[in-house]
Amino acid sequence: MSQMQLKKIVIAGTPGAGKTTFIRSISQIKTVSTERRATDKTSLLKSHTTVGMDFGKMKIYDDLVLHLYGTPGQSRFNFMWEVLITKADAYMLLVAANRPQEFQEVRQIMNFMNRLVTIPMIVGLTHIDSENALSPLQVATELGFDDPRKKPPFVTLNATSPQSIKKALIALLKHLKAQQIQNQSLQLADGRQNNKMIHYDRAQKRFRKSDFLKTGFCLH
Ligand SMILES: Nc1nc2c(ncn2[C@@H]2O[C@H](COP(=O)(O)OP(=O)(O)O)[C@@H](O)[C@H]2O)c(=O)[nH]1
Ligand SMILES: [Mg+2]
Repeated sequence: MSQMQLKKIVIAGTPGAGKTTFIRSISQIKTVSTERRATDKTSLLKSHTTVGMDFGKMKIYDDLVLHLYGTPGQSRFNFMWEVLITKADAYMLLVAANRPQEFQEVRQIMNFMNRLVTIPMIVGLTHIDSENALSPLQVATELGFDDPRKKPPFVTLNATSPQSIKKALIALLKHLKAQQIQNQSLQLADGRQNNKMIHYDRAQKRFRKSDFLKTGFCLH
């Protein structure tokens, strides 16, 4: 018998990066959201903003369930960042690739998280469909990842597209697994990382089990 696994994943990022949309697009339960009308500078970007958190669930297959927590973007809610990140197994930092003026704020979020926890993280670049979007390499440089050994994995996604979210989550799970294996000084099982075909069942909002075996999460 295999063991059921639950992974808590935090989706962080500046206001408007796509956190709420990400969780709504992929959750298999009706998401819990704490959106209120934006009154500060965020209102220039969008009408509503998350003030508590977003919560969604996603069953990858019977043995692996993800709980997805979206942070409120604004730093005045950083007490919530702490509540969420200290319980997380891994996090994805969403960065709007078309808004370099926010990269300083992105770095502050990263520093805040890294002071509290040492957990696997990846950067998810959103708004790459915008004509002003910077390339992943440009964003990595702007965020100060000059040393390739210290650079987290970068993925691109559109928070309105479940397909692209799926790929981003797979990248995060693979990174999480790789870190766990590294921590345990274990060898990666051969051939498991091959991840060519990924099928998403739109009706059931779930991935095919076989795809996730390839992430190495399968214990049986
Ligand atoms: N064009 C485009 N729009 C996006 C993308 N990601 C998010 N959005 C939109 O950006 C807006 C802000 O997203 P939201 O989820 O509220 O951001 P949050 O503040 O991080 O929760 C929404 O209208 C989303 O539909 C993307 O990759 N491309
Ligand atoms: Mg939000």
